[in-house]
Amino acid sequence: MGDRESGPRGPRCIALVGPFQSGKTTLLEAILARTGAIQRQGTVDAGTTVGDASKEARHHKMSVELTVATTTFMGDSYTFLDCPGSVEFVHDMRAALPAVDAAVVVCEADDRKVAQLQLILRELEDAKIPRFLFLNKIDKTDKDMRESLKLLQPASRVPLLLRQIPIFKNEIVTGFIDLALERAYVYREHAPSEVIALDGDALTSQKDARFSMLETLADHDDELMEQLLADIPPPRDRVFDDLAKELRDGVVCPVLMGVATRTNGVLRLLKALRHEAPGVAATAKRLGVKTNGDAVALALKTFHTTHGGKLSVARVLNGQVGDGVTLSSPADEAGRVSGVAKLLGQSTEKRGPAGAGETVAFGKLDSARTGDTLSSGKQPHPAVAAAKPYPGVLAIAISAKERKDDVKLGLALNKLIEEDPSLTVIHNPEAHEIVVWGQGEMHLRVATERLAERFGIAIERRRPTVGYRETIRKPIQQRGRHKKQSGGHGQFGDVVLDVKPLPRNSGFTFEDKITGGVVPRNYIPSVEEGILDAMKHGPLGFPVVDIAVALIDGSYHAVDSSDMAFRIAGRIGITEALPQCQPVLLEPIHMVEIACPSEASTKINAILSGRRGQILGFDTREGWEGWDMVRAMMPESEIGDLIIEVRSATAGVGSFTFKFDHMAELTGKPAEQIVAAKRAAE
Ligand SMILES: Nc1nc2c(ncn2[C@@H]2O[C@H](COP(=O)(O)OP(=O)(O)OP(=O)(O)O)[C@@H](O)[C@H]2O)c(=O)[nH]1
Ligand SMILES: [Mg+2]
Repeated sequence: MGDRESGPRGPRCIALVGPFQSGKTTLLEAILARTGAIQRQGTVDAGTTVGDASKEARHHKMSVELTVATTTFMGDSYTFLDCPGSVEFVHDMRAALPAVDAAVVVCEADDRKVAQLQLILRELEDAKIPRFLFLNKIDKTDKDMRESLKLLQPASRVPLLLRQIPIFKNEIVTGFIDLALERAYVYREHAPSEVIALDGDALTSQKDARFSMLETLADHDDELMEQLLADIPPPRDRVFDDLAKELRDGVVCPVLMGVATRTNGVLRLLKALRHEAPGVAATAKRLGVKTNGDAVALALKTFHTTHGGKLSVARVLNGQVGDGVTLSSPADEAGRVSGVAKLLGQSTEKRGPAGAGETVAFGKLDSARTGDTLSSGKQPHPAVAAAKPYPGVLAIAISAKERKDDVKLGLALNKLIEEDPSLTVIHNPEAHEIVVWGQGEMHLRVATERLAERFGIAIERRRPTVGYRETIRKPIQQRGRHKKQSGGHGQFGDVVLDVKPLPRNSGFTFEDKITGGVVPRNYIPSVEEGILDAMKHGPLGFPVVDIAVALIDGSYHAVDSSDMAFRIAGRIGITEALPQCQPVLLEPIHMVEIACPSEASTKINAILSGRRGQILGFDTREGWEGWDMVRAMMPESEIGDLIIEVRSATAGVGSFTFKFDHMAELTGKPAEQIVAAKRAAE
């Protein structure tokens, strides 16, 4: 291939993405082994991979954060970003993607994973990131290539371009034919494939498959089209040029294949990246990076190491960044770089300044955040990317098991949110709760494991308290009298209250209707305070809202009356009044918007109805062909674990947002249960 194999082409940054458990971490391991960055290829199952090196990842046998590893292939530096496949950790992928030159989408021909594949491809398509599919696990496939492609094609907006076809022997994949090179290879375990003669049936299937590859390429190359029509074999270089160009233009998605566990197909993948993936110049252009002298870098992820302090993984998009350089984001100064390191998963190696294209970790940038555009100029470079985290969909209330850890917990949570902005922490002072919102069960579990493992804080977790309220349905007039005669000074306060229900969302009103000074003016604010005291905890056990109270009568004692006595009288009056006013529970209702593939809409409908949801309407989702938006009013208590059902009804891709709308009365058995549970807890 002469000149195609010549000289280095500059550092690359490549994302490994794809549906859950498709083999990304295994592929990274295979790449690192093949390129000599590690001695032996570890496995996910044995817990020996570079990618899943954290305790949490090893424990769950899945990726739970971004892993960055740099290696060298044919004289060039390549940094691979192993992104978690689970939708719950998708923010790590979304924040890192803008900086990459290309993505390798690791996938399987599995109909249960097509929806997720579509989501990921869509993300890449929208961001105009060139992408290859790496059809992994072909050692297990029971489908022929055409079937696999038919299954996967709907996930991509552009044609999938088959670049290789498998060779089968006794129904087992033994090698592949490269359609561009027109060569056949047999796989060898953990070693480069061996070229074999291409003849017989293999040659025939190669010819057919190559022709369809060329046809697809010719859709964007008129000259190639003419050659095909005239039956002229196109020059091989032209084919390679087209492959590279159409990948970069994002008009095709080439498909390579292999077996990550056996390092099969890895060399071809690396060569395709080398020849076809664009470099940092194209990526900087895509992001609108100004290429004057200033250094510009995009922070992919920041994290706190146990010993080395804070590290910010960043890709340099322009210029050079070394020790001592001060970097700023548009928001503020990020800090002074103290140490530049090459990363191989969790291990770091000190190195010199990083030039354009390189992906490294910077030490001690105390204010750098995931997703920040960092620059060295006087004027900070405008942000080149902004991946806003998805709002949380599942929450837990947590507290430190031991009181002494309270402060430590607060600090640890700050660090966790900084590393992973798709976690949010909300303090609920009313329930004395710290509520952590995340993207799903596993996301929250990993967060609490990190608190325990990394910060040494034992955590208790509960379901977050639902913000129930109560009100009344009937008016009443009630006297509240406080009289105490013990020894010297007595206490005396006496009020008559007129209590009325108010419409929803009115809160509380208090009116002074005293005439003739039967309750002296200076005691009246104390009466209101007493009422408010009692309203914190109504007869059902919840804060009382939407009532109007008027002070209409009362009496006082010249010596024994006091602020305190009238406060107590007000409290007694309300405490005695409310149980007689038909108290009723109020529950928060939220407006929920669920996004789901249209074929799941019926199931979503059933889930919503089963959770006391009131469906308001169906719409097609704007800009998302084949997707629906379902809107419904739903009680807060039913939203708690809604995401679990939504995901299981949508092969993992459904999601929702919600917003408080109003409080609604809740009666009957559900209300009784809530009241009983509250009593039991007190
Ligand atoms: N048979 C077979 N199994 C594979 C292959 N590649 C990966 N696996 C297995 O698939 C499982 C998942 O592999 P991982 O590498 O963890 O997949 P992943 O995509 O990184 O998973 P997440 O990051 O959690 O989404 C493991 O049990 C691997 O051993 C392959 O080519 N063939
Ligand atoms: Mg993984």
